[in-house]
Amino acid sequence: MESLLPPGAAALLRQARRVVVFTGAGISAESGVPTFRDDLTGLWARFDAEQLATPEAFHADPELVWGWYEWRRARVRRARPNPGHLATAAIERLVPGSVVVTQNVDDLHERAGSTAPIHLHGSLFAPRCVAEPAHPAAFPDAEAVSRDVRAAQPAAVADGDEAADPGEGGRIPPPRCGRCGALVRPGVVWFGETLPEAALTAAAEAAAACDVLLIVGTSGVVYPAAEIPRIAARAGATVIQVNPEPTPLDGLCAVNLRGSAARVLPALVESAWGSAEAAGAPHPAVS
Ligand code: BV8
Repeated sequence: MESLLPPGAAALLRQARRVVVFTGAGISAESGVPTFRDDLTGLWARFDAEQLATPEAFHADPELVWGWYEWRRARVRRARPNPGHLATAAIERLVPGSVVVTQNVDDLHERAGSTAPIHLHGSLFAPRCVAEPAHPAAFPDAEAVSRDVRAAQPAAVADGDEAADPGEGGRIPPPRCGRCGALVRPGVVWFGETLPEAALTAAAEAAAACDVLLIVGTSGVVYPAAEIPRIAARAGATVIQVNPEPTPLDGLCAVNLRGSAARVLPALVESAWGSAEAAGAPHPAVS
């Protein structure tokens, strides 16, 4: 795996005292979760994600948009964290005080063992009521919602197990809030909506205080999230990027590792700390 890495990349990480791992959809790609800019399929093929991920789209066609998010939620529930997520959790163990900042709305960092990733754009698993002030939606449990997902599928997949393949998905009427009767919406940040202030502030503070920031699997085009690596670079941190493709963030980086997260991140961790520690044993220097 060492051949994946230019000399010195692992040393930069090993010497780090505070690491921020900043992730985008690319880290979940090898778990089978489509990236944000992958072409949409099935019912949503005629849209791009940026059109559907808006309050206007939900207002215009709540069933189409809710169906898309429930299809994505079912895809994530069926997915498993990949070695990129696991290596990220290993870095948190090996460098105490490190922080994961994610643009993703899946829960794969948590399921890989990351303790408290900062979700800049919300979560597929935190639907909320559309009424203001926003409150968590009281509505049928996730299982009931998943039954809706299966019910919207052709019979062949409708009776799959809990993590049944959501197929091509379908239109699903959003539930109603059990507390106030308003529509339930996905608990994500749509285009044109402001990010949760506490999350953005915590992410910016972590970026300003770290000595290494790893950018993993993002196209780096959506703001204000894409500002996070810039904050770290301005504060003097070493920025390392993991992405098979070039991005607008390349110029910030001391090292651009052209490869996939599931291959490069484990190689980086193993080269920096050895396989035993990377696999989960505590680093001897870390009490
Ligand atoms: C805001 C949640 C203030 C939803 C997301 C006009 C009106 C209003 C705002 C704007 C406007 N024009 C511009 C803006 C600002 C706008 C913006 O930045 N637009 C962009 C498109 C220019 N931002 C906003 O609207 C933000 N809010 O500004 O509020 C405001 C308010 C009102 C008016 C003005 C301003 C809110 C943005 C949040 C949107 N929500 N997600 C959902 O998921 O459905 S964004 C979504 O796209 C993701 O969460 C992510 O953050 C973003 C980018 O996606 P990536 O994660 O980077 O994924 P992508 O597919 O793009 O790239 C994948 C990468 O992985 C690629 O580079 C690929 O090479 C790589 N890869 C692939 N495989 C692998 C890999 N890497 C490693 N390993 C692999 N195996």
